Amino acid sequence: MTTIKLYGPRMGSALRAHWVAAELGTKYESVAVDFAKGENRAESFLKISPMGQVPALVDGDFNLAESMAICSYLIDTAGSDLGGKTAQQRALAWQWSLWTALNPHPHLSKLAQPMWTKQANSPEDEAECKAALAKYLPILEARLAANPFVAGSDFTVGDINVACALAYAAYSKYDMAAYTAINAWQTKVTSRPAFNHARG
Ligand SMILES: N[C@@H](CCC(=O)N[C@@H](CS)C(=O)NCC(=O)O)C(=O)O
Repeated sequence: MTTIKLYGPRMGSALRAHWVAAELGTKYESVAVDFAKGENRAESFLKISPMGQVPALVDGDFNLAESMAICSYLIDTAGSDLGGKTAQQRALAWQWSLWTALNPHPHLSKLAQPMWTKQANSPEDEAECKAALAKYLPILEARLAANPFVAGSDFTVGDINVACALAYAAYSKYDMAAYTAINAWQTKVTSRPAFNHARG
């Protein structure tokens, strides 16, 4: 049996994969990718992750990129119901995962970018991101005011996918104070032992 290799840090999009593996108790080797040394652009790494992005996974001769696909693979190979206990729960977990990736995530990560690029966003970009978030986050707030988790009554990978995107708000110090249901849910899901294990 081969050991799964998981490339990428215990933060950002890559944290999703570490968190899911911790929830499942999956054994794997954690492999660092040094962006400063250009390791993510090395030919050998591009064969694993064609966009040169982390996370990436290698399981024997199987290579996989995209954090949500990696989470899905880990869940399926473990035979777990972390993806959702019913067809409806699984579909809702996907709905909120995709909603997050397509709507708040690009704006939250753009606001957080100066932390690692050391280049400030233009005032126009900042304003555009904040306007978009003011449109999208109330939709998640309403969902979590009415349900304990994004897919309904149970914790699923949907919560992991959404929580890892919202974590970018802390890097940019984006003010989330108005979103009381989101904040209570974020505290609840990040209090799980697997989250702390994944963070290392
Ligand atoms: N959609 C991808 C996004 C991954 C992503 O943006 N990874 C960043 C780190 S959080 C990265 O590798 N950036 C390097 C690059 O784009 O060159 C996923 O969810 O896995």
